[in-house]
Amino acid sequence: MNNELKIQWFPGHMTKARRMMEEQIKLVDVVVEMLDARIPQSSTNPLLLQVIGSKPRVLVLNKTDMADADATEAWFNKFKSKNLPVIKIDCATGKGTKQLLALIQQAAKPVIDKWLKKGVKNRSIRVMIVGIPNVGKSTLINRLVGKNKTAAQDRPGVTRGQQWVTIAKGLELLDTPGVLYPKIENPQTGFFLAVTGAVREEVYDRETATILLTEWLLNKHPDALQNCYNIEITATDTAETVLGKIAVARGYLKTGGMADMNKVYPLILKDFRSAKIGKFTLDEI
Ligand SMILES: Nc1nc2c(ncn2[C@@H]2O[C@H](COP(=O)(O)OP(=O)(O)OP(=O)(O)O)[C@@H](O)[C@H]2O)c(=O)[nH]1
Ligand SMILES: [Mg+2]
Repeated sequence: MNNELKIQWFPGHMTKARRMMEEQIKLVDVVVEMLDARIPQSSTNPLLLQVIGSKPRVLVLNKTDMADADATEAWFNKFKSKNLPVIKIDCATGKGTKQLLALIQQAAKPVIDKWLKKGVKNRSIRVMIVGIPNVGKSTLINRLVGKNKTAAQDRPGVTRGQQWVTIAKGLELLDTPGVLYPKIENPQTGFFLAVTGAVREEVYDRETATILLTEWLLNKHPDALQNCYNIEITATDTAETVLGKIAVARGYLKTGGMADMNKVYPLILKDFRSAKIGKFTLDEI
């Protein structure tokens, strides 16, 4: 059993997305970088910082409804201590999204003041929303506009082109396709991105991902596993034996009584991604 999750990248369309961003950045006044609150570190992208350059940046911790609340607070404070404008939101309910608009206005203030000095009035603030695939960029825009103006679905790589959406008078948002690093140096980052749903399932091994995830849960949150699947975990259990117990508890058995792992793997991944097992933050400070 290989304990490292290899991700097979096909970064072609991401290179294109990055190039599009480099072209659009000139038109943009503020950049909103969306992070997944479950992986605030692994969902950052140093390449984006290069593209953004000196434009004002606002950080958004999204999906806080699925993350550990204390960990979110700790990450929030860490970004704050670096003097970065940051906000916690959750696009599932819309919590924090209105306050985000205020933060954007604040970040744009120096630009607006410059315009006013030059006598430019009634110019819209242009905001580019960037972040890894599936982090919720399009959902945020839909939330803010109150309509489904952009396509949003629970799989990475939904947005392909760039799309401007007018949110209110004086505010335009640019939806962009999710971008990942062309190369992931830290194997743990790949694992975290895979189990939170930021990379397509076709590009990694589902079995390895599920076993690594079960190991992580067994180490950090064995009670959550027991409660979610109604199983008994003992000191001698390993990820494999736990998965076997879950198969039995669910009746996922093949003829002859063997556990049907092809049913267990997708179950664990789905339950983890929807925070059914619990609200967890993978990245530790
Ligand atoms: N629970 C929860 N789900 C969210 C939240 N924000 C977005 N989602 C869900 O996450 C999934 C992905 O959302 P999208 O808006 O399509 O993500 P995206 O960043 O535009 O993705 P790409 O276009 O692929 O880069 C959708 O199923 C959303 O409903 C959130 O705060 N909480
Ligand atoms: Mg999108």
